Amino acid sequence: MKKYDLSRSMAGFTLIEVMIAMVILGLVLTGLVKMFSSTGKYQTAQEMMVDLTQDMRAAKQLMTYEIREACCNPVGKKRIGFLLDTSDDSADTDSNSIHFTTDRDNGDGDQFLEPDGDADDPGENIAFYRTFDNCSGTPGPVMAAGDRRPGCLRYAQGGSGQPVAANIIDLQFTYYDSTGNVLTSLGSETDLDKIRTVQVFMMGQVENPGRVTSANQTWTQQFRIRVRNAGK
Ligand SMILES: [Ca+2]
Ligand SMILES: [Ca+2]
Ligand SMILES: [Ca+2]
Ligand SMILES: [Ca+2]
Repeated sequence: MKKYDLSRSMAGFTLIEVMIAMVILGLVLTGLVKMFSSTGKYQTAQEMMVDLTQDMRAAKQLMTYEIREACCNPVGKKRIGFLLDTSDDSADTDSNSIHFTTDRDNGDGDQFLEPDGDADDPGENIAFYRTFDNCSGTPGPVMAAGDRRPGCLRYAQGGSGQPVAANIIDLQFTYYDSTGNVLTSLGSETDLDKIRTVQVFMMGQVENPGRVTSANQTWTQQFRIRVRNAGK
C-alpha cells in the first residue's frame, strides 16, 4: 500500500502562494459584498417608493369615494354640503382642507341606508386635511397648501382626524363650478353651494429621501372628482 507523505504535500504551498491566494480571495469577497450591498440598497429604495405609492393610491380611493358622495341630501330638511368654519383651518373648505356633510343614513345601525334629512349620523361629517407630524402620536398644526415639509394626511368623520398617509409634502384642493371655472371665493355658503367638481393635488416623499436620487424621492397624483349630489 502506498503511503502519502503528508509533510511533503503540506509543503506544497509556499508562503508567497498562500498570501497571493488570500489576496485573491479577499478581492473576490469584497466584490461579492459590494454586489450584495448595492442590490440591497436598490431593493430598499424600490420598497420605499412602493410603500409611498400604495399609501397615496389608497388615499386617492378614500377621497374619491367620500367626495363623490358629498352633499347627498334627498330629504332636504336642512342645508347639507360643504362647510365654512373660519375658526379652524382643518374644518373649512379651502385650498388646504375640505369639509362637508352628507345624509346617507338615519344611524339606526341596520344594513339599510335611510337618509333622514340631517347629517348627524356616523360617517356624515367628513374632512380631509394635512398636519405637521409623521402620523404617529399627537397631530401637529394644520399645514398650508404649498408647504413642502412632510406631513400627515388625515381623515375626520365628525371627530379628530385619523392618519391616512404619512410623508405627504403637499395637499391642495381646487374647486370648480358647473361651467368648469375655478371658484376663487369660498367665503359663504352660497359660494360653497356652487362647487361641482373638486381637484386634489397630492405629493408624497419617500420615507428616507437621502438614500435615493432626487428623481426617485417624490410621487405626485392629481385627480378630479365630480360631486354627484351637488346642486340637486
Ligand atoms: Ca382650511
Ligand atoms: Ca342622516
Ligand atoms: Ca340623524
Ligand atoms: Ca339605516
